[in-house]
Amino acid sequence: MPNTPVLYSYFRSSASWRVRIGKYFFLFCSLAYKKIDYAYQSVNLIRNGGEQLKKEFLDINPLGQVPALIIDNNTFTQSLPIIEYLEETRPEYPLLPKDPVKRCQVRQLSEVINSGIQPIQNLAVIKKLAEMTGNPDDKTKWSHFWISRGLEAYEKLVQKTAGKFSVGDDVTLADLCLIPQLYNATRNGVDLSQFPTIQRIADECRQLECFKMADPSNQPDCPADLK
Ligand SMILES: N[C@@H](CCC(=O)N[C@@H](CS)C(=O)NCC(=O)O)C(=O)O
Repeated sequence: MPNTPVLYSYFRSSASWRVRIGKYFFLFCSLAYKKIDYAYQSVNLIRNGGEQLKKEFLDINPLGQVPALIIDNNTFTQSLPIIEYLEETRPEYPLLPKDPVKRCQVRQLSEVINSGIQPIQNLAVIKKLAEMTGNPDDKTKWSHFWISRGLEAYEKLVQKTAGKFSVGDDVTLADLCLIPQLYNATRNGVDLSQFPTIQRIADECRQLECFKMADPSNQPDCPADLK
């Protein structure tokens, strides 16, 4: 019997959320015959200065970020490589298209978020920014700017690739990156009505069970008032 994978996560961490959708997507599609289940290990990014910065977690990820996934006797960090590992070892319901052009489009859109938005508005970055400027209000202004700029690019690119989802009619890695980023966009006051294609894709995704299950409100560490 293989060990149960352990996902180190925080309920509203967008990068952990991508992996949760990945996991649920496989589980959802595989139904009874492919049982990927995991233990959820909460890493509270806020409490006591952040559990991600405690030695116990830094031994798992020296960069002090979630997610980390212990699976098949390995410890992996970085959400996109984790999802690619799941894809390669559990390939039945792919999140990357076979066609090289579509595959590149999926990776391109994923990177708009993974490199072009998420790291710039990550917790450690905005904390440092506010520390340097001495103004806590800068955190929201900064995040609002970078998220808006990135989503503008995503909207333009996705208009050329979208079917029902970001690339064609199947859920891909790009959708896994998009949905968590939209949550952060809303938290930072970005008006999503300026992105009609993104909104239409998000509506499609949110109807799927895997996206519902991965939502922050459905995580064990989500505070009762945010459920
Ligand atoms: N590139 C990493 C990003 C991970 C990341 O930034 N995680 C955030 C939560 S979404 C985090 O743990 N932040 C903690 C901090 O900034 O102190 C990935 O995709 O896994």
